[in-house]
Amino acid sequence: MDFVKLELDGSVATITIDRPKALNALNPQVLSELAEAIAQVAADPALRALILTGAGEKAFVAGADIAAMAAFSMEDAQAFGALGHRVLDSLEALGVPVIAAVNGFALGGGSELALACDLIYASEKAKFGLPEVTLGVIPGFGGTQRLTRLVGRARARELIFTGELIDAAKAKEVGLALEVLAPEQLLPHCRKVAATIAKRGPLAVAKAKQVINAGVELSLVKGNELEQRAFADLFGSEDQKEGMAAFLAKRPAEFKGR
Ligand code: DAK
Repeated sequence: MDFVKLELDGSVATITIDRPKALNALNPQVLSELAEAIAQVAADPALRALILTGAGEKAFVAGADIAAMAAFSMEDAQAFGALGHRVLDSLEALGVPVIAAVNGFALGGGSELALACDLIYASEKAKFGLPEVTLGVIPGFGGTQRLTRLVGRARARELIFTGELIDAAKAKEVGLALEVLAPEQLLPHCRKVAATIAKRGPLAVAKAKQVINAGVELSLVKGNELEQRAFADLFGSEDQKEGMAAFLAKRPAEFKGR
């Protein structure tokens, strides 16, 4: 892969979008390589968390590639949108939590990529925004939907209608970023969170992710039904027996993901 790097450290994988000359902008090749990297990590049964970040000092991802999109026909735009949605959906559907380490500009498709992750941590240097209207288009990789669900309609409208960028502190204030870290602390912090998650029951974490994501689309009653089913299902797992036996024996649990 030319523009996407995949590293595995124990049970935690890191995917780096590595096209710093274009501030890691997403063109069809980058998106296809990202799809390939996600498929590789999805096939690894030992994986417990995935970190997603951008190469270089300046950007997480500065958006969809404007040079590539400039001459798009409507059909091209449709195909590009479908590819982007497929890749972002696959992050959301991944059976382990995905952590966005937003190290710089996360604009347009870059913010949308972060929004498809489960947890967003930002460097003090990060800037978020959905500036598509400045280019005469709208967010095309789920931004109108995921941002609205995360920060509410009013803030989503403000960001999307104005196209203005916000800094990391504001991103935390509006509930987009969970924490703001010194640049050199960003990846260590994300690795620490990933390592904590990696110690927990993997089937339980996967179910929690699934139920949270599915439940957001349902009524409270239906969401609670989903939770009840998932909770009961976990009692058919070895991990539940191990987790509770370990607690009672006052020893750390050794989960197998079974
Ligand atoms: N695409 C392509 N190249 C980009 C880029 C981008 N999004 N962002 C930066 N670059 C390139 C620059 O052109 C420049 O290339 P060279 O001139 O060196 O060849 C290089 O990266 C360095 O950028 P700058 O020289 O501009 O660096 P500065 O520090 O001066 O400025 C900046 C940094 C992030 C403020 C600036 O680069 C910038 O404003 N970039 C564009 C940000 C942006 O508007 N992003 C949103 C893109 S729109 C859809 C699907 C998806 C989308 C929409 C519709 N459909 C399916 C319909 C999504 C749209 C977007 O994401």
